[in-house]
Amino acid sequence: MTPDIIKLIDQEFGPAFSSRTPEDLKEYGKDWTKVHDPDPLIICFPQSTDEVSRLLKLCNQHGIAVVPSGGRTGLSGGAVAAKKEVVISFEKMRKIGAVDELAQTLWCEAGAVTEAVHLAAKTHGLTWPINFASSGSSTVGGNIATNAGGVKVIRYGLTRNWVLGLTVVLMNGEILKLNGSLEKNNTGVDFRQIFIGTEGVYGVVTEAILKLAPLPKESEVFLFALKDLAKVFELFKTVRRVNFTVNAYECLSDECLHVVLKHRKLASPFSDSHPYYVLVEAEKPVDENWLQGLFDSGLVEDAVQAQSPKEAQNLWAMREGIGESLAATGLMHKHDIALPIARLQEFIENWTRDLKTQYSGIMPYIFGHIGDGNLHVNLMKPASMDVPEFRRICTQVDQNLFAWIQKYEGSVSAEHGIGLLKKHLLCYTRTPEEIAIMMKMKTVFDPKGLLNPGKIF
Ligand code: 2HG
Ligand code: ZN
Repeated sequence: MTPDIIKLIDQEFGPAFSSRTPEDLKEYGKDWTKVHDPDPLIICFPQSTDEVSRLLKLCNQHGIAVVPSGGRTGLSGGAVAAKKEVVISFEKMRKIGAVDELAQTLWCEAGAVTEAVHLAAKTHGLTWPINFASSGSSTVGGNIATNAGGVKVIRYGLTRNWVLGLTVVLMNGEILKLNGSLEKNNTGVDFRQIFIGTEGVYGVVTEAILKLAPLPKESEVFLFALKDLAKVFELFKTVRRVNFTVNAYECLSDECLHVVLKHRKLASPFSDSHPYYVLVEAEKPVDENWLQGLFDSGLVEDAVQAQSPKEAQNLWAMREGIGESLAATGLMHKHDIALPIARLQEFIENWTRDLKTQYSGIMPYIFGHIGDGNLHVNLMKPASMDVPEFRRICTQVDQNLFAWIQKYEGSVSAEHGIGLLKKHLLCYTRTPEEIAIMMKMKTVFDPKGLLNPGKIF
């Protein structure tokens, strides 16, 4: 018989430690995905690593599953609790320590909000260069657990690059302090990497020492209008060779731009429509010859250059607002895929041609961090199609999409993770041997399989 874990949690931590109100159960049991209905048992709000450790130990002793929950902005169901799990919210663990200017580091708890970390670092002329549209709600713990990407990966790389030390709690309550603030530490297995990007299935990140970078210099933001996909990659080739620093190279199709403009009630910066647009952010000064060359060679059809921070923000909104605008416009079937950049154009051409032949009524919305080879492919349900039919067709479309991904040696998840939603697709990217090792590792860190169960594999 299942022990009364609710009573045990109350006895151990007192009634203010947890909540079971229907609103909290619904809110803290979900992320931004809408596929699984949240159904957690109880939401706990620890205030320290020690409390997380005691809670995990208690759940482990009684065989109760646990789901860690950060800012709940994930798009793969990695933080969804749909099977009466105990949810650990990090909302009361948001402390941010002082910036160490010599080391260029900052300590914080897992619940610290990404934007708050940016603000803390900014006053010292530094930044934690992990940045995306959800920075106002996503948390450091969630970013680490998912090895979050975002819009500046082309310059700074993924979250993994910006984590020096980690405090991790295992399911049996054991606390691991990993690497401290060491830049160099060649002493065998780097355990940090086991917990970064593995969505909390091996251990729960409770604290981190983050590595900071100098604040980027003032930047220029351009939105280029391009005649076709080939030009998106030709333009990227020129960007690869420039002698100034590029912060972002982001792409969106005309269909995406229209959805954002309509949803956000913005005016198009161009008088005509163009098949593709590319947003480039680069540090000043940008080479004028490069810019002029783009027009002289006919590489770009049109361009706007932000004349003020406000205009730059507006151009960014046209790219960063796509996910939210699509979600507000219709039912989406979403993918976040990665391809070797050299094969990306061929992949998009082949796959979209197949899609048009198979199901001409389903519109693909293509956008993403093209400079990283990371594409967000969203399929929108046509108004005339019912949901089961749309889901059935998407399953078929996926077979073809993933066959192409496999052919071009891509990945089924670039930055959003696997969670619950992409679990059945893992086999397209990882071999059975690799998946077997991931599962064996689970038995080392969490032999009873209680930590974020059902996620990834
Ligand atoms: C982005 O790059 C996010 O805007 C969300 O990763 C992507 O909603 C999406 O498909
Ligand atoms: Zn993205």
